[in-house]
Amino acid sequence: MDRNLIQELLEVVEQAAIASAQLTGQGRKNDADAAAVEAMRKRMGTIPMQGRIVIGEGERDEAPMLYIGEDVGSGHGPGVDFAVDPCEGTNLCANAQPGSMAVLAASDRGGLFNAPDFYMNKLAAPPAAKGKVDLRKSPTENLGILADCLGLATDELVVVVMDRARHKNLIAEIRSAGARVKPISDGDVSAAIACGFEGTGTHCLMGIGAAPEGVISAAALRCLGGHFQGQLVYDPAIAMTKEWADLTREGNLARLAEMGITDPDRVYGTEELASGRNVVFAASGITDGLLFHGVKFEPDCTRTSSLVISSLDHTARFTNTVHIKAGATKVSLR
Ligand code: VTB
Repeated sequence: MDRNLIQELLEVVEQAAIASAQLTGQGRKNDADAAAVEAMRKRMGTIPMQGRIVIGEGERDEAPMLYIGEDVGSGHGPGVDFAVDPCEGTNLCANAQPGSMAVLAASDRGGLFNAPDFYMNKLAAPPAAKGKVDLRKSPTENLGILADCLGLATDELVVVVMDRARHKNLIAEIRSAGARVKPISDGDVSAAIACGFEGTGTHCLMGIGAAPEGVISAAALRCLGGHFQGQLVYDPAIAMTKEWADLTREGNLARLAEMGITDPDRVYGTEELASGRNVVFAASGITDGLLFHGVKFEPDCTRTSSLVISSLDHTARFTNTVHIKAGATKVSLR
């Protein structure tokens, strides 16, 4: 992996964001996702690399593109593994709500955990709390540690939690510990990354989201020096999701064993979820978000706002790009 890849991956997420932004607010989440997938794959195909999808749109037989195991790129050059989510927060995009983005993580071969399509209990926190907070501790204990590490009073802490039935007790505990809860309807990747930066008004992410996106969040937080831990959730009684209505705890444990996960209760850290020597995270806003704006379509140009975080050169680049149309006569400064 070399530094040219940073620019290439920026363009990959920009193209995916532009494609799905054309469907913002149209209530067609599958179409918005499909548009992002196609654009992402097309742009990836031009990169000189032997790319491979390790986290993508699903198994080969259920996803036509960017499926797990698919080869991407020109077929020549460095081996690069990818975890992709071309339209993270599809509901947000479909309903023109803030926070959806095209996102991916890249690493040299074998550097990203092949997370199963399960749920994951997550804990993200700023660099000052890295290794001090712990998923095995109670939320109350972690909030006390976090307040100490950040030099804040507990009632100054803002914890993002996905607004789900499974988090009823968690939300009650955070509030009774004295901290503030910011519920979100979707999009916990953006919330996790916000913990890596000061000034976002987000100090912590707690709760259960999807495991594959946990790897993408971990990649970003590893580059930022932040804290991220994830533990797989296999019990439908804990996940409380319609999709798992017909599944059982035992069945899920058997599935994990088949996938070679011998310790289903293991708590993974950033270095295990994103273990590669080099790791790059790239995201581009589809709708406006906390970290960057969404795509803006103008008569003569399209504007994108993105973030690329890279361990290759220890940078977090916030980039605004103006994609100028052929024959443009007027491109305003902003
Ligand atoms: C989504 C999505 C999140 O987790 O909700 C999903 O918005 C899974 O949760 O950003 P549900 O099945 O309860 O909706 C994420 O994709 C990522 O963790």
